[in-house]
Amino acid sequence: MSRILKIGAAQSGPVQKADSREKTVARLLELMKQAKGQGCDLVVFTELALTTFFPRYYAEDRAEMDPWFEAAMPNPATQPLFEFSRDNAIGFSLGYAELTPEGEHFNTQVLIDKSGEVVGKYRKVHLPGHAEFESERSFQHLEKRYFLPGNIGFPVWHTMGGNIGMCICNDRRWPETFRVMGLQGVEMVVLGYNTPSANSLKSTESADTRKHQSLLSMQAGAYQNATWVVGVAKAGDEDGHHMIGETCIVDPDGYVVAQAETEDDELVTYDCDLDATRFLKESTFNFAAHRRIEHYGRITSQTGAEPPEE
Ligand code: CDT
Repeated sequence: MSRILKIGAAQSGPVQKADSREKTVARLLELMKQAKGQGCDLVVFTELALTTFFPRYYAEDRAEMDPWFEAAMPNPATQPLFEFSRDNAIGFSLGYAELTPEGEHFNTQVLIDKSGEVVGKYRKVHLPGHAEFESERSFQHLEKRYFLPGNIGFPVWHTMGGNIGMCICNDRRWPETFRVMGLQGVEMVVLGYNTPSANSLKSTESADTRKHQSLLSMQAGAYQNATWVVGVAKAGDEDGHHMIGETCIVDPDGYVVAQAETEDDELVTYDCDLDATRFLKESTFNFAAHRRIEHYGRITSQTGAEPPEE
């Protein structure tokens, strides 16, 4: 048996501060057209795909950052993506900064089915960085200042013939992210990321180490939950700040089966067989048979590490 979902992992090259939504959406639309031409069922765009990675900029008044946010999705600027989806029967997933009618700010990703309808929304749970300006850093990462932690959990939707979940960037480093979706039978996790190639506090951490950590996290999440993982970068140099690429598609054995070669707009495709998740789900990672939840209490009752007394 096979259930093929052809994926287009649509890496973005850099988006500069001055780039308009319209210009950026035109680039995404071009990738979507390429994906349709290659027979893709679902195109995955990156985190905060519509703008530069603005959490690197500090504003005393948070409201000054509101122009980076979308008050509605779709909206006039993103409508062409939704129309192309509906007219060409191709799904997509898009990351953007969400401003709710109640005035709340989230780092959000939506999942759109082949009829151009939003079927799922996810709000980033693990917000990295800090809330105040920190002068000891070589650059700022102010996600904790501009976003609230997601309030939706990690849902999985049955859509486009499979069980699909989402997470965003830093979430991929946390095994809990994948496990919560694994427990819902997830067959594909799609995610976007903006990952600086340098650590703002530790100048000795190389870009290669950070690429390795990114891939390792996604490969582990895939294998340990017997799921496909699609990780999509916004890469390259934004305003002097470099971000890693390495957009990839990871199979349920944890192998990277397709990967970007550039740091520009680039489409990476693969025929993902959702039935390839079955063997591990029914054997090594048959959760019902093997998990021992009586020993996992600390996972949900404790946040920080509590080492034993010396
Ligand atoms: N966007 C985002 O979440 N970036 C973070 C940077 C932190 S570096 C450990 C990431 O996890 O890639």
